[in-house]
Amino acid sequence: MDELLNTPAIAHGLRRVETRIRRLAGSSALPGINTGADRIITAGGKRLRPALTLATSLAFGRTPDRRVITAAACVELIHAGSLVHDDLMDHATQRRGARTLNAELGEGKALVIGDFMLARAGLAAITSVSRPVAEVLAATVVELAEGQYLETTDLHNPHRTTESALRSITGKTAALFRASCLVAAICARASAEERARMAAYGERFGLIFQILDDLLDLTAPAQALGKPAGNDLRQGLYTLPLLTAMAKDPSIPHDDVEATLAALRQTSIVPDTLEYCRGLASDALAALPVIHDREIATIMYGLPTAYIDHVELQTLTRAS
Ligand code: GRG
Repeated sequence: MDELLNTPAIAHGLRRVETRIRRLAGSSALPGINTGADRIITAGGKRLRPALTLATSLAFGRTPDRRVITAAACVELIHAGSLVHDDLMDHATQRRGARTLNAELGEGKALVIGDFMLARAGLAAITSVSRPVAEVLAATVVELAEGQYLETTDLHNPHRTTESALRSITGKTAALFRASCLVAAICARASAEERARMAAYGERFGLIFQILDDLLDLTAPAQALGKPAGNDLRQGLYTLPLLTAMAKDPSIPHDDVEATLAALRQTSIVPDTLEYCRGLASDALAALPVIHDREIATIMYGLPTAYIDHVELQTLTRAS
């Protein structure tokens, strides 16, 4: 992931994206909305999704222009807006090392600031990028909402199917990774096949990203997570790694968080999940179109496996 974020062309593009995000997040007529939106934006975040937008643009031989920079900023604004809504739904108090908007300003203000960020991204896409890009982003917000809705309907349901869990994370997480790549492919006027290939790559990587996030929540030590493990379990969320482990070993208890976490430590949940993700990584690489730029090709081909290796290291640190 560091390779992606630190490559000079991408790092340079990300600085421009940052300026654009700040401008969009500060564009309300109401100073209170600007302060709130700026708060979550300046709190940090890896900027992984806009970095993928820039990498895709470079993969198609384009130096990211003003439209691609705006598209990347819109993607991050949608991500940050959905985090505001997610924190609100979870009653979370900390995000990106800072207090959440719901904790700081109350739920009502957090809700509409999240709305503002999502809507502002849509407006910028239609006015400053293009109609096809705006359509992709609007459809992605629909998928985010549907993915999150599915998750909510399955809370506290240990009989949730793995298909349902997969469908939910495809909407709530993978759709935005898919869009991050697709918008740049559209701006580069890539062929329909190239667009579909890049979109499939982004979606596979997004699935890996979410599944490993879910795995770490069940298996990583508190100091690696920055929060206690078992957060999802406490909320009644049965994630894909957990459902798969429970299907393999039906004796795993699931009515007591600590007992579940302890039982999971005796299972093969870590290698099984990593293996599943390596399968997705191989699908992601198979989807990639031809990339002529050597440096960008190396980064995009390496990213899924590098991320899986990085997470594997985090889980090994726990065992030692
Ligand atoms: C879009 C109308 C509308 C509502 C939102 C709440 C919701 C519906 C969607 C939530 C989707 C969500 C929070 C998915 C989790 C995605 C995820 C893995 C977030 C963490 O991403 P990182 O690690 O975060 O990239 P940083 O802070 O680095 O940007």
